[in-house]
Amino acid sequence: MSRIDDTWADKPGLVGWLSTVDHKRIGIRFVVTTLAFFVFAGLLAAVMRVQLARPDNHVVGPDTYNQLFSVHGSMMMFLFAVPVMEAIALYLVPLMVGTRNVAFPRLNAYSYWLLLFGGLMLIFVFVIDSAPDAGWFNYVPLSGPEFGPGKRSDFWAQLITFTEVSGLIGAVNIITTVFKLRAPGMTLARLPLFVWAMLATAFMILFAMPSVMLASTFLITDRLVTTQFFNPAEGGDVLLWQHLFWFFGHPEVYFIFVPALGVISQILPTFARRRIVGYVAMVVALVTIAFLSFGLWVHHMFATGLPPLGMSFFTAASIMIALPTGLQIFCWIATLATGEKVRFAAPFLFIIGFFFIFIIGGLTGVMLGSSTLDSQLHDSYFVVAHLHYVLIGGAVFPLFGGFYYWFPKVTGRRLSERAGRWNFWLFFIGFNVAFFPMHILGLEGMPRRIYTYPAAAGWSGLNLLSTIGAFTVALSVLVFFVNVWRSRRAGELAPDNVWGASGLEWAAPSPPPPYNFERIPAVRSRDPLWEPGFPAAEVVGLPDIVRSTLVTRLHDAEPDHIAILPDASIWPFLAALATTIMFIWSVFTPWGLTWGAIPLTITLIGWFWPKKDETRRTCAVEVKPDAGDARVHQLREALP
Ligand code: HAS
Ligand code: CU
Repeated sequence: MSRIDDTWADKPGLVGWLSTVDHKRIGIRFVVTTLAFFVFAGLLAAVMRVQLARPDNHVVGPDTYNQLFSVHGSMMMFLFAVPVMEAIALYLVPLMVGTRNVAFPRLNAYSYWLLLFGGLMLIFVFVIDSAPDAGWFNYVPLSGPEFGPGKRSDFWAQLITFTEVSGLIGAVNIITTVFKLRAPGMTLARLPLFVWAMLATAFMILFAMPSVMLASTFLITDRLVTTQFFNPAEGGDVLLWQHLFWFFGHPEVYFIFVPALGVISQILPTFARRRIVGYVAMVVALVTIAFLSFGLWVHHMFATGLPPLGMSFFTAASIMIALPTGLQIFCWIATLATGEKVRFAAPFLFIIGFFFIFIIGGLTGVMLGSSTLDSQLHDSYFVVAHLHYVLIGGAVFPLFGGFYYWFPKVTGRRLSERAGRWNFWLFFIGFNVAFFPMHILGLEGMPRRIYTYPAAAGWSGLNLLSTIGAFTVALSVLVFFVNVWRSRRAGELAPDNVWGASGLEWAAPSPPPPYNFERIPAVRSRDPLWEPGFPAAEVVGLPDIVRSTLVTRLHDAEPDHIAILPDASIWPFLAALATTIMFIWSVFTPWGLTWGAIPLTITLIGWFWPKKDETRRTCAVEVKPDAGDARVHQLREALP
């Protein structure tokens, strides 16, 4: 084993598994865990569809049904959709920008464990029949002390704390990695579009998530220590909840969607075999969507009796956001139209699926953005149709496309194309059969969140159709997992750059070694692997007895200094355990916070305890001026 392999290797066995800080091992775990939550939440949806398949059905009762849709929605949004996007970014971004790990590797591990424990808590409370039952947005007063007895809403509030702490850490990690750890020459104007999308998303997360954490903390204190934030009788305000929630909730739907835009912008040029059309316009559109997404939240509150003039501004903003979204779509169409003839391999099929489904969902969004029309459609199945068209079309289809696209990088083997086509067509057809009828049901007046309906309502046929579609989607997801399971071992071996793509992640071996790049390549353009004679230069002289990587300057990515990244450690895992104890304890008594802080403090002391050997210190960055510029500038030709 060479020295660099030795330095970056994890310990064997369980301890090594629990203590790894490799962004790729953690990224894979993140993806697998969030997909497990996706499957669990999907099974709950299947039960709901069985219940709704016939009128006056009694497969489950109203109380169970409330828990089903609340856990389904909360899990899909907080434990699957947002973290899965961060997860693929935590895997891919360091490879795409040409560095060896994320900026804060131990925090990355901590954030993974927190998400896992938060998710397990939700599953546990569901199994013991104490799950949240006031919907994924958990409106007060339904979730408040008066109408929400038991601990159900407290578990919801604490789930938010778990997932938001985890999400915020992911965002900080992505921003710092992108700003400081890029390969030399990768100026901001040469960032891959997926990285731009993740940067925009990370900033949205940073500004939006504190709002819902505040809301859920107010809620838990209202319930636990009788504060009165949401109680109008004592000067509180119920609408405050909706404002705080949707100030987060609307950007949230875009931090599921914007990463997906990034995924498409990586896959599509690869298949069209040309540079993306309108790179600058794409970046401007991504940043515009991120900004505008903070000015739309009231379109979720059009039925609350706010002043009409105020609402009209939110109608205007909602319609305005169609423009940057449309801009992206037109740039992709232009890329396809001027590129080479496209091969319809599995990743590309899912992108085509995105186009069809998302545009329908986007247009119903514009319809709902009209406050007058929305006063009729609010809380009906029309909204359910809209949200699934945009979420599944706009995020899950690109995500599956991304799985087919990057799987060979992660495993060194390709997913089966034949199974991929089955996966796609079952999903595409099943999805439309399941969700298109919901538009009509909504227009016919079927409200959302009802556990059953009378035969006389005339909604039976379309509901049965929808259930059939839902099971087709489930079958398609099963095909996907079988494909992954089989291809992981027996799939066709893939070369490093299996699709002939242009991004740096394809310059690393498949699967990449723990340090990603033995020599970090220098970048000269937006599509480095399509440059003739790539790489023109490589970084040499990074010390290999410590986990080192190159730090570059924010704007122009000129080499700045060498950072020493921390080694593997069990402490992030232990700290996450202690945090979990503290969070769950404080559901039952406010003293849980006080006493729970003690074990947490102990684990944090362990985490930051300095090692004897100073060169292996676990600080994030260490400046070594003499090892900086001179050595990293050596060109490849000058090497022995
Ligand atoms: Fe939405 C509710 C409006 C995009 C997700 N949305 C939801 C909910 C979710 C969600 C989860 O204004 C339900 C939350 C809940 O549980 O209650 N949404 C919009 C608008 C857009 C939009 C205007 N939504 C998304 C995306 C999501 C998402 C993306 C996740 C990935 N949404 C609403 C409104 C509600 C809502 C109301 C509340 C309803 C209620 O009563 O509760 C836009 O970003 C869509 C832009 C995209 C397009 C398609 C491509 C653009 C082209 C350019 C040309 C088109 C133009 C428009 C110029 C428009 C091709 C012409 C207009 C025509 C009508 C022809
Ligand atoms: Cu919205």
